Formats: sequence, structure tokens, C-alpha cells
Amino acid sequence: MPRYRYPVIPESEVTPKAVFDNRRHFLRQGFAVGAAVMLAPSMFLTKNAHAWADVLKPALESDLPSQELAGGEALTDFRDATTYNNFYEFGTGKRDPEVFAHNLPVDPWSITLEGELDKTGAIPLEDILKRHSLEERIYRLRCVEAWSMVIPWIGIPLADLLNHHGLTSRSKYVEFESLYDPDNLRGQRRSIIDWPYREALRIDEAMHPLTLLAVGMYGEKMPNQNGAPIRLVVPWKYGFKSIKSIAKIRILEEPPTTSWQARNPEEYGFYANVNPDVNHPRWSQARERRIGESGRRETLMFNGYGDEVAHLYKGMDLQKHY
Ligand SMILES: Nc1nc2c(c(=O)[nH]1)N[C@H]1C(S)=C(S)[C@@H](COP(=O)(O)O)O[C@H]1N2
Ligand SMILES: [Mo]
Repeated sequence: MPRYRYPVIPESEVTPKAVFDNRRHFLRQGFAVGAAVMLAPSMFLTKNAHAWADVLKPALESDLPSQELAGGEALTDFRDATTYNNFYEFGTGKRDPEVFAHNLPVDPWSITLEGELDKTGAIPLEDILKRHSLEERIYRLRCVEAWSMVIPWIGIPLADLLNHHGLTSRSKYVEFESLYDPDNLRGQRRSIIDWPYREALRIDEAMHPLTLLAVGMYGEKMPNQNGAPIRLVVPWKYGFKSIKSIAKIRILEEPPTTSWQARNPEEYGFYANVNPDVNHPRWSQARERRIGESGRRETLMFNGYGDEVAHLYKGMDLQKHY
């Protein structure tokens, strides 16, 4: 993509791999046809590999509306954003996701919507991509571990998806679940957290126009290590709220417990709004290390998005509701 300095892979290298993948796919289909004569025809209906990728590709190549919402700060290098990650499904080391996330089975993909909605069920990702238009948002990302990045995401507002499925008067919280697949996600064979990874937002946070369901970054489809094929981005909250590889969205009347709350409620609250005045019990949150920069910069209240989101927390004691 011409917009960024760090394309994922040069076009010349992409083509042979795509050809290779197609051939493999073709061979597999060939076997399936041969063996399927005596099987139910329904097995053909479940195979729809590449369907979402085929919708996403032309959309990413079109001219997307773009909003710069990181105060003009420089983008983090693509290389840093894809090699320094938290994705505990692949291990707790920062390089583990880059090394192991090729095992993430992203195709086909659907999100199951449950709970307090008019329309529920498993929705293929291609249907979501066809129904809603993509946009680019450049946001700061502040991890609770006191490092940060600036990332150009591409996605759809979560509100667009939820509105399509019809919220009810009992729709008070939105719970998200990442893919659970310990055979492929090696970290899930260890009890790092209570799998699957679960996060949640209050409905007004979920419906806020800044809250994005991201399917790409730096003009490309979402790299596996960043939460392919679809992940949440909530820029005013610590990074752990921005749950990756979403398989389930459940709308609830009562607040659910998130994975990090369950693991350590003293250290990780439900809200997890970026707040330089509320320290983590083990470290200060007043400053942060911007990946790619030397020294530290001041952490901004709500990660710099206070004008947009402070009204959501009016009258709340943010020391208590951390
Ligand atoms: N499923 C899942 N989602 C996750 C995580 C994780 O371990 N598993 N880590 C979170 C944390 S702590 C951060 S800081 C961000 C990191 O996103 P990035 O690797 O794309 O920068 O993802 C969040 N989403
Ligand atoms: Mo994080």
C-alpha cells in the first residue's frame, strides 16, 4: 500500500504464496469431491474458504475515508506493531504472537451473536463486511504495561453491527469472547487466564463512535498476531480491553466478569480507562514508553480522548471505578 512505509510483504513475494495456497485449496477440494459421493450434500455448504478475504481485499484497495485521531503523532513502524504484541493465546512473550500466530485458523470465520438482540445467530464475516462500510482510524494504543503505539486501523464502528441486530431495552452490556481452540492456540493449553479470553463494555461505551471492530491495519488485512480476522479497538481504554480474534458477542442485562478481572480484580478493573492518576498496584501509570521512541512521555487522561468520552463517566469516582 502506498500510504505506509512498511508494506507487509512486497507484491512480488505475495503472488507465489497465493498461487500456492489456491493450489492446495484446489487439491483439498478435489479430494473432498472424490470422497463425498456417499456423504450428505450439506458438507459442501459449510466449505466457503476465502469468502471473507475475497470481500475484504477490494474494500481495502478502495479509497477509504480516513480520520487522524492521534494528534498528528507519528505512526508506529509496522514492523514494531507486528512483532511486539500481547496475544496470550500464543504465549506471554512479546514475540510469541509473531512466531506462532500462523496457527490461528482464520478462514472461514463467523461471529456468533447471542443474548438481548432482536436478531441473533452465527454471522459469517463476509456478511458483516458486505453490510457495513470500512473506514480508517488512526488511534493511540496504550497498554496497561505502560508502553504505547500509534496505529492506523481499518474497520467498522461496533455501533453499526449492533444496530443491525436490534438492541432491546435490556441491552445493557456487551461481552466479547475470543476464539477457543487449544489445538491450534498453544497458549490455551496453559492456564494463563481462564480461557477463552473475555472482555466487555457498557452499552454506551460499545455504541460510542470511537469504538471500532477492526479488520485491518496499515492498509492491509489484520495480521494474525494483531487479532485476525476481526478484533475490537477501544482507544481510550487500556489495550487489554481491545480483544482479538472475536468469535462471540453476547448482549447482556447484567455486567459480566472479564478475564482480567477474574484473574486479578485489584489490578484490572471493568472500566480500565487510561488514567495517569490511578496507578497500577505494581507500577505508575503517569508515563509511558512510546515504542520506537527513547525516553517516556506523559500519559493523557482517557489516552487523549477525553473531549469525546469523558461525559460517559460523569459523576463516577474514577479512583473507585478503575
Ligand atoms: N484475545 C486476546 N486479545 C487481546 C490480548 C490477548 O492476550 N488475547 N491482549 C490484549 C493486550 S494486553 C493488548 S495491549 C492488545 C495488544 O494489541 P496489539 O498486539 O495489536 O498491539 O491486545 C489485547 N487483546
Ligand atoms: Mo496490554
